[in-house]
Amino acid sequence: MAAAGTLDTVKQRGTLQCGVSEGLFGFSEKDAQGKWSGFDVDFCRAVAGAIFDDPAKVAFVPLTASERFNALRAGTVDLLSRNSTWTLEREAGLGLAFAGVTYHDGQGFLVMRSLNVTSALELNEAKVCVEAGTTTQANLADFFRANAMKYEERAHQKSSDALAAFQAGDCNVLTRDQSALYAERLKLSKPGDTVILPDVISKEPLGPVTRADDFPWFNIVKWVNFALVNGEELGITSKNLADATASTKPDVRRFVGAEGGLGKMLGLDDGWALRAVRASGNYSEIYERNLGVNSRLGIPRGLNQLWSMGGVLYAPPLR
Ligand SMILES: N[C@@H](CCC(=O)N[C@@H](CS)C(=O)NCC(=O)O)C(=O)O
Repeated sequence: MAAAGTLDTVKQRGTLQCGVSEGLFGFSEKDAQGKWSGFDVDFCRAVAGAIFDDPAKVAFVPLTASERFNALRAGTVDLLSRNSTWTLEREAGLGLAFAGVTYHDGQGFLVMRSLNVTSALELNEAKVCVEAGTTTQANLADFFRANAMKYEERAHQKSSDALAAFQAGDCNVLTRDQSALYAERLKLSKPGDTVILPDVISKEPLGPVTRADDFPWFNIVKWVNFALVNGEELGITSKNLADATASTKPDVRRFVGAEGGLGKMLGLDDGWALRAVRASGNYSEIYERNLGVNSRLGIPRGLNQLWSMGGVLYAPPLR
């Protein structure tokens, strides 16, 4: 395990090392010019923005599901922002800490339309492709056991291999987090030949992860997450930062660092939250750009709407 002092290490290095998925539309993808984009990528940039005021100071480290927690534990990355589900085992067993939830997800099934099923309860004897080292694999086992059904598992180390196996007919069901099903379906040559079943069989609270032995660093990551949500709540966007800076509202003044001295308590300076939003936008901007109904993925906000708008996003106050 790396010793405490991740913030100093990051500052000295001059870049944040951020672990992301290898290529998941909407969450983390690298284009032909080598530029990364996505919901998880934007979170890394927001943290880099809070620290350096430069969202470019991030090195993205693509990691498979099986590699990700070891890479974080070994100090290869400072932060993991990789559609990872918050579980007891990952905290108490692996010595990690989830800095809140950035996306409330749940596990689902993509099936070949020709299978002619409308419910996951009709999947007895199915051949299921899944990525190894995930909660997805564990939930799959639970679901079939709980419903006294049988399945043949086709486990793959890489998500691209699991998708290729599904495409090739090696399995007739692909199981993943719902968000990943939306993303992966776009890669199929004939998406219309498949359907996402309505069943959601688990809770997958996805969030950024740090090592548990560095509480000050954990706090920075956690409060950047909360700042992005509070930014949305306060109407502070990447487009109106000048107005926010001039605002007389007490909570906006604390957000922009005009009062309260909150940044210093985190070991940063008081413009940290403003800079996080400048880097990536507030939560809503990040969501809509990468995942929202007008993006390629087209996922309605649903549970990931603010608590005041019918969702479950609820960030503690910046004070
Ligand atoms: N949220 C689950 C699943 C995360 C996961 O890695 N899912 C796979 C698909 S089931 C994925 O997104 N892979 C993308 C990649 O490997 O780049 C977990 O934390 O275990």
